[in-house]
Amino acid sequence: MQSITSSPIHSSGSGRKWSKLLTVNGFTFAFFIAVMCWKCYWLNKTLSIPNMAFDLSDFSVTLGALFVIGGWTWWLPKHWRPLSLLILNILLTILLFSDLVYFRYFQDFITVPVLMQAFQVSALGDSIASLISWKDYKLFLDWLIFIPLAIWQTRTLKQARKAARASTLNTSGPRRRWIRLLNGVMSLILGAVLLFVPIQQATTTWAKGVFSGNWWNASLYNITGLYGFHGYDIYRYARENWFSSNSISSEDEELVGQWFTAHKPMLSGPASTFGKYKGKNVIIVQAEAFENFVIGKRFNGQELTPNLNALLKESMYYNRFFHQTGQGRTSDADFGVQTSLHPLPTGSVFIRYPNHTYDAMPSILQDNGYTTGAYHAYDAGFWNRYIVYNQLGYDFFMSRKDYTVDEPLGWSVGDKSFFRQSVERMAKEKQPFYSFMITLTSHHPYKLPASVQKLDVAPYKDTIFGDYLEAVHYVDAAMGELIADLKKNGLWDNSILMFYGDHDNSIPDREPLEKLLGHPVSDFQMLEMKNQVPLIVHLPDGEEAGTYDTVTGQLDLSPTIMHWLGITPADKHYMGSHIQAAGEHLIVLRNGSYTNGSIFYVPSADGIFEHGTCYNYAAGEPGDVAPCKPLHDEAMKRLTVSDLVITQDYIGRKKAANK
Ligand code: GP9
Ligand code: MN
Repeated sequence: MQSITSSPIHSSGSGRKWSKLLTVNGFTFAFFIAVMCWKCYWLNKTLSIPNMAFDLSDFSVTLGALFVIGGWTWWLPKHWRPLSLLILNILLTILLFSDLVYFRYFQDFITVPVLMQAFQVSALGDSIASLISWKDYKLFLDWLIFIPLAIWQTRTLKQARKAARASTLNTSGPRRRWIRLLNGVMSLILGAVLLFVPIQQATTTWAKGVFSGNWWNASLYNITGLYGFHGYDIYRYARENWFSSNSISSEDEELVGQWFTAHKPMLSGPASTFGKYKGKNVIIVQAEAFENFVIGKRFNGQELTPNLNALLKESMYYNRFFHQTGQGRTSDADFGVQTSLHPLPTGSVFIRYPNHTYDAMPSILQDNGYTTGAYHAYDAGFWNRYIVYNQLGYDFFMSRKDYTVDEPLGWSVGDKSFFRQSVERMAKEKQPFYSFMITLTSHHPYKLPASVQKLDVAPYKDTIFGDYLEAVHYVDAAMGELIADLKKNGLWDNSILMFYGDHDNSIPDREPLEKLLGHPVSDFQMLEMKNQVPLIVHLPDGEEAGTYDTVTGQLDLSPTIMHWLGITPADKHYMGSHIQAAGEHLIVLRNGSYTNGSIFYVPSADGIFEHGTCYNYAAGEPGDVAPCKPLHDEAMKRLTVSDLVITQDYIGRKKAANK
């Protein structure tokens, strides 16, 4: 690095030595890097996110990002550098502090969509004071040195520059400019290496696919560091909002328009039930990893789901109901149900397109006089929920921080307490209301404390299958308490209640299933089981009770509810059907599988139709692919149409054009 010996500084003795040291090239830069790196380390320690300690690769990416952010200052004239680095320090510290405060409230980092939804930050409102700790002063401590130092350096260097210019001996200008240029380039290269090598290493090993299928910004932060994360977030936003093809072609627009027009008849159920439950509350329970095979079953003589079984007697039970989720798991189920659109092939719509417009159930019900609330006792930032829920039209979102953890279980408060506290809130709300509840206790890996385990699951005790049965049994008990609580609060007879599972349980073992079911399980039956979750619908008057074997799916719930409430679904962009619609029900899954109840098609990895597998329900095994062909184009068209609606903000554009 270049020293300033060629630039005379007017001071004397030991003062001159200090001046030289404090104005030597690279001193302020090194100081900047050191203090900012320490701040990132301190932030990480303060957030103490489980399994995210500040290790060597975090140090590397942090250092790398700072070299990149600060590297260009080398290209400035020397006397401008201290102030530039000071300004960078101030901006980066403010960003870091804002992230800290924001994380304490939302358990998430600030992103571009957050900034676009200014309400989100203002939601912190009165809470801000309580979110700041006196210990946070440490983030600003370095300013006591940095600010006066930068001012002094600037003044001193300016004087030195003046003197050097006056001196006839000064011939080193061009050389200094070259060195400056080189230092800048080297900082950027070194920064890029320190930043990208650990990211590359992580994303090709233990964190594979984290950028495409990510579920929480914290998991990205874990790999990129704080400033790397913000850089990526800006890139991600720009790519998806500014640089992706920003206009839908007229052919695509026509395709989408025609598809929805043709699909309209499927949105209605029997005319006699249109508006039959107008003004009733709607309560939906989306149960974590709740598969269909447990309903009505016994194991070692014990009923696995006694409460749901009792509920079935006065409810509609769809025993061929499919989850239609992709990589976005819980958030995909949520999205499919609220908007009646397919989730995306990669990632979660909640993360990728949180600000696009959808014909979402909460907002439609809100427009029809409903109080709309989302209930989920986990971190509000997970799956970007707090952003999306506002966009979807919820009046409020009760997240982890709004619940008292009086029954700690698994990831959060147990479902029993979660339901109890949620109903307490519902009972206070203006009716009619729409309440969407997401349970959590039966989350993978399903292990509950011994005190909560009530079943004899031998010989599967302490296996994931045995633990799953226990978890499901617990959720069933919680459902029993929920129903009792709704009755106690006078809400039961006034509400439509829906219960469904969000997705499969990710347990591939066949042997315990065979033992439970008492018969061998074929590949096809296994496939079906992994794609099916139960749907139970209790209507306020207990009408329509019975078991239905029509194939249905999560996308069908919005049109079904609208019909019953007397809200015409015809102008909505729904891809699902009313569960009692008269026409043929075609259920398309996100991976390109589809079924009409007679055939079930599974695509091959190469996407060539003929290479896929066509199962025949009657035969119970795969046969010739030809019987699956007639529905193939329609199934693919649905996924294409849905993707266009989401990525091209088709509904938002239409609404804007009609204004
Ligand atoms: C947590 C929950 C996680 O909020 O949604 O469920 P997952 O998406 O992992 O199934
Ligand atoms: Mn889930």
